[in-house]
Amino acid sequence: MSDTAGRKGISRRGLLGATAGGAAATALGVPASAVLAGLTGAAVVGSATAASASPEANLAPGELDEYYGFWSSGQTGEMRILGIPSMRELMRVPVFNRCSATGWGQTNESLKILTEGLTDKTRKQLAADGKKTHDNGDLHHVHMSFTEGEYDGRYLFMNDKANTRVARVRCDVMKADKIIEIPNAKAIHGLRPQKWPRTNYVFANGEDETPIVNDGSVLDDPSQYVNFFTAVDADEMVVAWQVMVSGNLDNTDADYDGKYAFSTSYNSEMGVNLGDMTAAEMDHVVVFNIAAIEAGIASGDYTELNGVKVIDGRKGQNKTYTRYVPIPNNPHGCNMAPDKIHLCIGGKLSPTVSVIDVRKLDDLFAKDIDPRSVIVAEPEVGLGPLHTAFDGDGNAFTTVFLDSQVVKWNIEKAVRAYAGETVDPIISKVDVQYQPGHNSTSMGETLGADGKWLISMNKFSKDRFLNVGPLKPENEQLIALDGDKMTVVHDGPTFAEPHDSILVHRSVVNPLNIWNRQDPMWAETRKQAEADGVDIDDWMETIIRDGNKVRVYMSSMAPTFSLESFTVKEGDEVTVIITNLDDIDDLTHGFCMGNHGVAMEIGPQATASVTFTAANAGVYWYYCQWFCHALHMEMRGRMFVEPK
Ligand code: K7E
Ligand code: CUA
Ligand code: CA
Repeated sequence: MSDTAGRKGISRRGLLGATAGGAAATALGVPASAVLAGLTGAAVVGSATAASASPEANLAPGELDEYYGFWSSGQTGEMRILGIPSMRELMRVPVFNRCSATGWGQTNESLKILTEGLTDKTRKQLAADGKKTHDNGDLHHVHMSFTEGEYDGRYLFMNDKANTRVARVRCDVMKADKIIEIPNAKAIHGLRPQKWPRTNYVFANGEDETPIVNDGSVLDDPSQYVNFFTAVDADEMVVAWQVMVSGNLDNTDADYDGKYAFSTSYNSEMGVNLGDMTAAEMDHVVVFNIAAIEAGIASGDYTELNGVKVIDGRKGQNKTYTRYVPIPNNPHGCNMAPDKIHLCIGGKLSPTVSVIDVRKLDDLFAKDIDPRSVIVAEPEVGLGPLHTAFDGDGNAFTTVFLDSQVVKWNIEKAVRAYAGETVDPIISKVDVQYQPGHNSTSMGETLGADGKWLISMNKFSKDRFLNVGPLKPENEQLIALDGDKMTVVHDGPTFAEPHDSILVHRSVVNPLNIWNRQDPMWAETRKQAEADGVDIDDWMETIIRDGNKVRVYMSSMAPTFSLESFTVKEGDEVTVIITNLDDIDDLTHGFCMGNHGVAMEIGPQATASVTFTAANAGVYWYYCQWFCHALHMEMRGRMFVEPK
């Protein structure tokens, strides 16, 4: 097999030249072929042509979209919601990042969510910098909870590669409710919910290798490094178990039978530099046998590491837990087809997609068959295949990074070709601008894949938009799927980084318009108010002094705060608690304390609170910073800080 891989493979030098190194490549930004492809695309697919090819892509003002798009934002650290097909950005949901508009990362309610799942080591790290939580994140993958292979509209789960976290967003209010740091693992990258029978687990890959016990006793000795695959209990949002693996872990997915999960590894070499990581012609996919792992945990065949039960699934260890399927070459994407049978692995350095028939995996574990025999197709799709999306008709859409294209191919034909038949699985190719990473199809990662729309998320926009300086937006493109044809119908510049997305039919998602007063988001705040004898569901004008801590309870109702002013002493720790008593759609208030770096959002019928120190005597104005009323400007009051 390595022979095949070598013949088909892109040389390491070629990849580097086209993406990372080389003066010529840097000057162009993208390879010449991509530039040419881009010009052709622009000439042929003008916006007028595109519009007539797929009229339903253009919505009239006021018309609602058919799909929600849930988007990651990469290094921005937030989740975004778009409408599809209009590609209108509907909302930004702060998750791992600090948000100026909503106070996420500053309000007591969000700080609780951001801090309660941290490890002691991280608390120490943060305290050393005078912080309670990280204010950055690198959010790559957003996926919705499943029931029996279909989205169930309950939760969205997402990873933070930067600080090794997993977050959950509630779909009823579109706010994060749980964020946990994953112990032992480093850099959570690939993340997928279990599809069947429901999302009991969220699977999360650790990408960076470190010593098993990372306490400084082992440093520059990669032979003692490992990686961890983590199953998070999706209901409780705690780590259920981990599997120690050989090689690093990149992307992951789960089957439609609830039996197996899969992870790609580009660094089977366990290298610590580029040369090492690209040295082997074959890396692998790790197959995790979920029932066997659960049985292993139940029977006590684990080591406890930082409070987590860890199974040893390294190569050459207990083969009931994991199997390693060799895949060329630094593979990346890991996508389970809605036919329930085929798992597609993007070859990246190999121009191939390796297709695993998951029905063969029982024999892989039970009969120790040749791991490569579970591969049933390996179509050559183009240079730099990364991720694959699906329609409901047995077709796959693979992004090819170096060729700047999306390639549509037929899975069954690819299987026949691999078996020796003379049949071409490639159906069509479309140029995208430029260098696609992920792509996604409408409902494409569920049994309800409908093959209507495809999004190509491109890493470079280069000449597609007005020049905004050296930092360019990225470009996500909407592609209409119409028979065999793929037509680019929309270019959408986006700020860092439209990494991945899912397209969910609107019938699945039904958020509230107004908060439920009993929402758990402010349960702690409610408890404190009860102790203070304050009813936070009612009009509040109470100030409680507790040593040098002062709690200021007020309500908002457009266009006033219940307190026109309040008085504290220099040096007091002030907590302002506000209930927004307005119960009208879209009537959000804010609270911003001037010159204190304090601002938060209070949605209709929500309670929110924020704590700060009044360090300087004087008069300070607070105001509502969410436009709420014709007299919004007048919605303000004063904090008097008395000298000590
Ligand atoms: Cu989803 Cu880049 Cu994080 Cu592929 S990974 S592009
Ligand atoms: Cu209340 Cu603006
Ligand atoms: Ca490798």
